Amino acid sequence: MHVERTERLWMWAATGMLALFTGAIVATAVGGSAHPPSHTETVNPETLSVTGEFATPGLVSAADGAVTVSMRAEFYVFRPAVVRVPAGIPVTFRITSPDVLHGFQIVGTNVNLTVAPGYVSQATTTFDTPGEYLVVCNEYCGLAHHLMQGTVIVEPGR
Ligand SMILES: [Cu+2]
Repeated sequence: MHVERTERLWMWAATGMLALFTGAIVATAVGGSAHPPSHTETVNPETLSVTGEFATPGLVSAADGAVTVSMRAEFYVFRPAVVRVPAGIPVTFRITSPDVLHGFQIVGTNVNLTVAPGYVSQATTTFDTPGEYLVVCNEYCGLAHHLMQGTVIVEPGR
């Protein structure tokens, strides 16, 4: 089959662009340590504000020094709204919602979770740089969605 030179050139150009874009996606995912969620845990959204881990959200330090933060994302706040964590230690965020779909993104880190009612979303990160990190909801959840934000304060290591 005869393919014209110009057409062949464009086919190679299109193939090259596909390879380039695929490479960019892979490089960004690997470079940013992005990975699909691999944690599936369910919780009853009707009772989580009353009983269990999420009824008293906040920071829990284990004996081995590991830090876990339980949180709720609900119409239009994160509970707790301000979280203080130590720098240089792995911090696990566990978050769920009693109402609708929310987001939980710690700006400037690779923590970016979808928070769905009935499920516990979890991510672990280590903050190397002390300071204040903005937390935003990045899933449209209602009229005051744009006001839904929190703060993670990273304190210098112990
Ligand atoms: Cu929202």
